[in-house]
Amino acid sequence: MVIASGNTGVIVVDIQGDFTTWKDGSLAVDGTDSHFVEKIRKATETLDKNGYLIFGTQDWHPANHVSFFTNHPGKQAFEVIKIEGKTQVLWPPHCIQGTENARVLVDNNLFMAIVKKGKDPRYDSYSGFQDDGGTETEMDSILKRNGIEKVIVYGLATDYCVKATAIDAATAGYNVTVVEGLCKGVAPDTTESALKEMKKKGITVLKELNSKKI
Ligand code: VGL
Ligand code: ZN
Repeated sequence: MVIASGNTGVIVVDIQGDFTTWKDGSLAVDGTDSHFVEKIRKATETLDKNGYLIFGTQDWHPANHVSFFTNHPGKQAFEVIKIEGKTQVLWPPHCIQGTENARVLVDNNLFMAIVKKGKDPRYDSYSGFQDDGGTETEMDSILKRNGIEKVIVYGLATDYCVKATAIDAATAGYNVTVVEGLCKGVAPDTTESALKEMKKKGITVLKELNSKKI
């Protein structure tokens, strides 16, 4: 690892059973078998050992959450609807508070803090910083409290929560690096455009962590 770890934090996004094929998750992202999760675990442990502070996000929905297709009679999973002018993808129920597959699959002791998001049944929250209703999480204040100025972001899914979290971090003034090889996307086209959009916002996208550029 080449950069000084001092003011650099890590945000591990939504590594939870429901997003993995390994745990037969309800919203399993392609390529998220046990080997992928092991790669995430190892990378996070290595960063921790090298002095980086580790932060995480955890999708944490009530059963009546607006993003679940089952809460919209007649609708199907992955349909896209408008709610009060906002685009909402309707997902299979996932990451329901207190269920087995809502657990974070990386050793919880590694984290300085895990920020839960998507708790308000009325709003989705892809970003670890704020929900679609504009309510902020504690992420920014926790990063600031720890003197973090740069963040390394990876996890699930590239085209939704990684993208939203990385972009909000950049908007909030952090220097952001996304590690593509430690992410998987829901769909190839949205993943491609997410990577483009992030680069356009000045976010560095690295293929893997062992690059000298970090
Ligand atoms: C996510 C869809 C719904 C994600 C969360 O973690 O990317 N995607 N909720
Ligand atoms: Zn969700």
